[in-house]
Formats: sequence, C-alpha cells, structure tokens
Amino acid sequence: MPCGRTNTRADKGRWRVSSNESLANLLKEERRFTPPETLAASANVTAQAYEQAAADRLGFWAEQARRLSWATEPQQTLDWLNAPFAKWFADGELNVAYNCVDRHVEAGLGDRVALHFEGEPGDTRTVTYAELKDEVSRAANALTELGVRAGDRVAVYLPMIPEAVIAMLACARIGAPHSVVFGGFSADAVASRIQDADAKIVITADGGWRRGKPSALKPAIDEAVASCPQVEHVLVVRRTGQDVAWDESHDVWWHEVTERQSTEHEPQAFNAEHPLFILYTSGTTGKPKGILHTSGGYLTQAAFTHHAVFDLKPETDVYWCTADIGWVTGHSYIVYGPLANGATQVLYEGTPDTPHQGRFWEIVQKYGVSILYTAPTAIRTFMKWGDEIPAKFDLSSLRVLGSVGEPINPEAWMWYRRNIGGDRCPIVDTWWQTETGAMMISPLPGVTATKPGSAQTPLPGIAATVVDDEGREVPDGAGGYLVLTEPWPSMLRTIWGDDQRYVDTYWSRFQGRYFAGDGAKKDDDGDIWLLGRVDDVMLVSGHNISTTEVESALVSHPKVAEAAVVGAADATTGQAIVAFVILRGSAQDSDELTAELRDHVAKALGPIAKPKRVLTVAELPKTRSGKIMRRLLRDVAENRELGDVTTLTDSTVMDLIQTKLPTAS
Ligand code: 6R9
Repeated sequence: MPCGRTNTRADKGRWRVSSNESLANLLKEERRFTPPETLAASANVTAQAYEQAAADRLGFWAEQARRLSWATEPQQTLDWLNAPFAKWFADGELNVAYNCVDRHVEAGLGDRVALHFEGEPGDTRTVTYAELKDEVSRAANALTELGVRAGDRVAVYLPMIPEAVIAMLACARIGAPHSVVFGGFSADAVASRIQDADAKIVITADGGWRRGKPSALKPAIDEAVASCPQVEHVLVVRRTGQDVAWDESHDVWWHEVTERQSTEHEPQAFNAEHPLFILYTSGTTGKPKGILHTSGGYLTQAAFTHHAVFDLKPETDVYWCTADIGWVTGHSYIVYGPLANGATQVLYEGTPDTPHQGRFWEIVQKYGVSILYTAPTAIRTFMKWGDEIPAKFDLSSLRVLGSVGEPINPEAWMWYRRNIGGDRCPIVDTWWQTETGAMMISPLPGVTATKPGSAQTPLPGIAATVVDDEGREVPDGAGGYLVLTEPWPSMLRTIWGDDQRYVDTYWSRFQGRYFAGDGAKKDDDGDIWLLGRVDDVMLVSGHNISTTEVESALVSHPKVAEAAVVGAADATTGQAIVAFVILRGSAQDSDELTAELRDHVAKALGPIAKPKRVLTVAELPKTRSGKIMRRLLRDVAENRELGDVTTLTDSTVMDLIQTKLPTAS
C-alpha cells in the first residue's frame, strides 16, 4: 500500500461522454480551517502572489525562474507559437544537477544534511550536500566512462535508496534523460518501457528490503534486457547482498565503477528545453505513454511549488515525502523540488507496517519531521489500523501536512488533521499529474482557509477551471470536466515519440485547453473539488454521479475506513452503484451494517446515490502509487474476466474480492 507507487490510470484519451448532464453536485462541506497565525505571519508566499500572477502571469514565472542558477539567463519566457508544443525560457541554459547540489555547496551549505536515509531493516545513512555532490559527480563520471552521452536514455529500476537519487541527478548532470520504472514492475512492463525509450543503460540493484525480507530486483532486469538488445550495460547497486545471476558481457557493479571515479565533474550547461526525463503512465489500453519533461520550466515550477505549498524553511525544516521515486511525486517532490530548494529530507526505503504499524510515526519522531507529504491511500490505511498507533509517538515537530494522488475524502482529511497534525497543522491537498510535472491546484498553508476534501485554488500562475460537455465554463455550484486554460512551465512537452497522441489525448477534447481527464466541481465559493477520473464516473438513471462523492459518504460512516464504488450495468437504471468497503479495526460485517451503509449514503447525498450493493472486502486493488483500480472492480461487478492486472501492487487481492461476489445481496 505504500504511498507513492505507480503511474497507472485510465487512459486520458478515452473519456466517457455519457449524457449532456454535468456531474451532479451532491456533497456539501461546511467546515473551514484558517491558517495558524504564526505560520501566516511568516509564510513564504502570501495572498499577494495571486494578485501579482493574475496581473502578469508570464512576468510572475520569469521571476520564479530566478530561483534557479542559470549559466545563461533566459530573456524569453513562453514560446507558444507552435501550440500545444510549448517552450519555456527557451534561450536560457542551466544544469539541473548543479542547481540541486553544487550551488548549495558553493553557498557554504555543504555540511547541511540532504538525505536522512532510513533503510527498512533499520540501517541509516546521512548524506550531506557536499557528499551528495561527490557521489553525483562520481556517478556522472562513471556513466560517461560507460559511454553515456547527452541525449542518451538511461533506465532506472531501483529501491528507495540514496543511489536512486544519485543516479537520477547523475543523469541530469550529463544531460542523459532518465526513465525511472517502479522497482517491482514485471519484467514485461520494464522491457516495454526500456524499448520505448530506447535506453542504452539500465541502473538497478540486487534487490531492496520489503516487509522484512530482501526482494529481488535484478532477475526482472535480466529477463527484460534479454529482449532489449540495445542495452549496453546493466549497472547493479549492491543493497541486500543476495545472490544474483551475472552476465559478464554487460553487468557492472555500481560500487566498482563509481569508487574509482574522481569526485570532480564539471557540469555542462544545457538548453532549458533539453529533455530531463521520461516517465511512463500506462493506460487501460494501448502502450504506456512516455511523458516527456524538460529542464528549465520543470525545475522552476517544481522548486516554486515546493517552496510555496509547503512553506519550506530550508534552515530548520525536515521534510519527508513518502512517495516512491518511480512515481512522478518522487521525481518532483523528493528529487528535484526539495533539492533545488536545499531542503533536508528523510528518504525511507520500506513499507509503513514493517516491523510495526507505527513505523512512519517513529520516523517522524526520530528525525523531527516538520513537513509530511503522503497519499490518501496511506491515510485511510492508518485510519483502519486505529488512532492509538500514532498516539504513541511524539508528532509535535510537524507543522504542514500534504496529500496527493487521489481525492482525499473529507473524513480521511479530518482524521489526518486530528491524529497526525494535532489539530494545528494546515493540510495542503495538492492536485497535479505526471503530465503537469508539478502541483497545479492546492491551498497555500499561510493563506487559504482550508476545506476538508477540496484542493480549492489554482496556484499563483496557474489557470484552471471546470467546463461542461460543450466546453462552457460551469457556474459556481456545478460540476463537469477539469481543464487547464493556459500553458504552465512544468507541462509535459509531448508523449515520447508520438506528438500526435499528445495532441489527441490532451488538447483535442476542448479546443485550446488541456483536458486533464478528471471530473471536478466548483462549490458556491468557486473552490475546486476533484471528483475522480472521468472514465470512472457513474451514470445512474440519467444522472452522472462521481465515485469520489459516494466513496466520501461511505468513509464518513464511523465503521468504514476505505471505499471504492463503481457503476455496474443494470437493466433498469443503466448503471447501478456497487460499493466495496473496508471496515475500520473492530467493526464486523453483517447484513444490518451493509443496509445501514446504503441508507447512510442515501441520507448524505440523496436517494439517487444509494448503492445497490455494498460488499465488505479486506483489501482493494491499487496501483503502485496507491490509486484504486476501479476498472478491475467493474469487471468483478459485471462478472467479466479481469483486464490487465500487471500494474497492481498485489494481484492476490482480486482473488479475495471475487470470492465475495456470489454471496452478495
Ligand atoms: C501526482 C499524481 C494523476 C491523477 C489525477 C487525479 C489524481 C492526483 C489528486 C488527485 C484528487 C488530488 N490525483 N492528486 N485527485 N485530488 N490531490 O498523482 O500523478 O500518478 O499522474 O496521477 O491522480 O485523477 O489526474 P499521476
């Protein structure tokens, strides 16, 4: 369940145009939480930023670009002449790794801790910025020795260890775009990504620690590279010490090749539009999309949003993002944003329940974590485990909490605020995507009066709204599709090798605007609420109903920890709502309880949203980034054979769920 794993979700090119009626707006939320006074008084970003960006959006971004150290300062901001193919800061030159590492050392901050690494078995390693500079330089020299040149692609398949960060930065330093693939993806999934990116080198490890055991990684790479003849070398980090098969013709130990390198490496400046990385998001059909990000605009927005949304004070904060580096969240908010800002952060290898269910809180206490960024899936799991677990630890160092990956149900938000944030920390619910590269819609912790469950406001410099089927902006209080109406610096530049698919998927549904593939609504104050993927929206008796709203209603029942709902074909209503729920700690499944849950939803949202069936399950199918895979539940609910399960965290979950069905009421 770890927060922060894969990039799998429904293909954004296949939206469901089911009726002309926009998404119903069912859920009402009245609770508000104003920023803590001390935080507001010293916040990095104030309300004035919105005004400044509204008055001069491009000027605002040009100013943010000055957070970076450029070898050649850009004079241009946006070139949108060949829309939707954007160029940002196109005449500027910089080195991304220099910005994340060297410049902090040059500023006298070499002794500052960059990474507090915590291995799952309890081993630790502290990496200062000076040490990071040496390690990245060595790795850059090693890649160069192995023949990697600017523009060559490097695949990375590693556990959450410092070498993952070092490898990505070494690639950035020599201008070789990396393509990180989740450790744990199948050999086939890895092979198709290596092939699509035409990677020359793969960086992997013998294995990583997961749930108290070494979990092998190299065998999947051995199998994958057998069908990737262009791969010249496989660099292997020794992490677990387990036995590995060895092919002398291309396998190289990371430590052998890096240890003999110099710690000096001259970073070369690259154009702002030089490719930085490719990251794959897989659709339900067709081959995965290689989302391409470039250098200057991406780093500008990653750094700005990390500074603004977390109110990062690099001298005093200890930041922890629990995502995996195989997810875009790990790219932007473990590697590039925090390091560009000179942050001190925790990097944790393992799962939240090894060796015990309080592991996360033990880590917060141990390192004095002040900013925590995690996913709703993790929060709902912690709710299920019980309030008494975090209560055993001292969490008083925390001051800002973040959420990303899915809509956060209002009750999960309240739980997070109360049990983790001690009722004092603002929660920033950050909406963004692999494609957007960095956060787009989020409260600002020193400015926004937050609402449980809403991402609320486009960040300064970002233009987003909600439109109906015809592309007309909906009034406050109505629902529809989320669109981005102006280009932004960290936007994807294309789909690797497929410009046409880029245009078709994102820029064709609504003329001149970016279609995110998410349903959304504006509340009466104009704040934005995300309502789930458009592919998942249910159509019941002619009404479009959001999965998120029904799930949130279920989670607001004290006995429910987590819920997933789908629309299953139904002879009378078109689709009927089928709900899968995970109960909290001590709650027992019974017919009375499922009847109570159905009534509870009807009461909260109205009779139209009452689930036809409620099934209690032990687990839900999730991707490696913690997103619920509703299409698999739809297959179950409609008695179909299961579709592609290769990106599931745990494929046995589906067997368990299927056994529930024949007894369903
Ligand atoms: C960063 C990331 C993107 C999709 C996105 C949306 C969902 C992410 C969310 C959220 C509601 C939030 N999503 N954050 N939904 N509220 N705060 O998750 O990237 O893996 O590409 O997924 O995730 O559906 O379209 P990615």
